[in-house]
Amino acid sequence: MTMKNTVEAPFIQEMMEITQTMWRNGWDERNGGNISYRLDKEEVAEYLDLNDVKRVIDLDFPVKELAGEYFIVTGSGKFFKNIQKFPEDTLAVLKITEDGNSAELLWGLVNGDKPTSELASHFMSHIARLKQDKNHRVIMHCHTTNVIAMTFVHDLSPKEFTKTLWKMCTECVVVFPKGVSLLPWMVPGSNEIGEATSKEMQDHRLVVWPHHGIFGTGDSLDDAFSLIETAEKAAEVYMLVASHHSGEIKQTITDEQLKELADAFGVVPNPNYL
Ligand code: 2HA
Ligand code: ZN
Repeated sequence: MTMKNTVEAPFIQEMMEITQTMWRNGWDERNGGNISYRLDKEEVAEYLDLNDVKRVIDLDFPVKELAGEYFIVTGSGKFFKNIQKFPEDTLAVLKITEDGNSAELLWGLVNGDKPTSELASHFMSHIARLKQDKNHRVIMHCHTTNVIAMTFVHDLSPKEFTKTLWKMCTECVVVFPKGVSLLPWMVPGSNEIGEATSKEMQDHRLVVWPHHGIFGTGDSLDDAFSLIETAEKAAEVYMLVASHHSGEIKQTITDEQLKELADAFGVVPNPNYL
């Protein structure tokens, strides 16, 4: 069997397209943002020789739960703006080794760079989400402008933050009925922030890092993207409202109306929040 042209693999093409869209949305300035996307062995095998390991990358946090899993991830220090042009330099296809201590590089990062600096947050969050949903595939991090802005002027309790987002656009409670969680401000790129993020991922598909950005999850790139897009839209409306000269909200979606929405669309809002 002849191997298909690797860069034409749907999972690589999807990564090229979504990172370009995210950059155009202003969510990924410079090297901001990172994505990891869990792949099926069979789809990887159509495009790559699974035994042709280019490099072994040691992980300083073991991920035994992900042994044998395949991922495509963005590279550390890479600009989302450039991924579409230089996929082999900016992306990586990885296989987690059986002991969970390292990742085998099967494709990409041809200039010797490392996978995303937030790999700990990504892999620990995959473990948490897979316990909730066996179809889970994507962890996406980016620097959504209005969500970041909101973390300067809004109460940071997950309940209050979620309720404001739910009330800014009618369909938010339907799109993320579990609401969002927030961490305290922490240094990014560390195992500590990875652990804290993955803990919140047990109950949420959106986690905000104050003054930094957001993590979203899903069973596809589109799913994670659209979740972030919806939260960011609500935050944008909030920031428009908050900066309005009269400074005061004259009416809003009420708690009662949120319940009506949830009933009408058959979702259960997080009982800790509503
Ligand atoms: O530089 O977004 O959180 C990539 C990041 C780190
Ligand atoms: Zn970031």
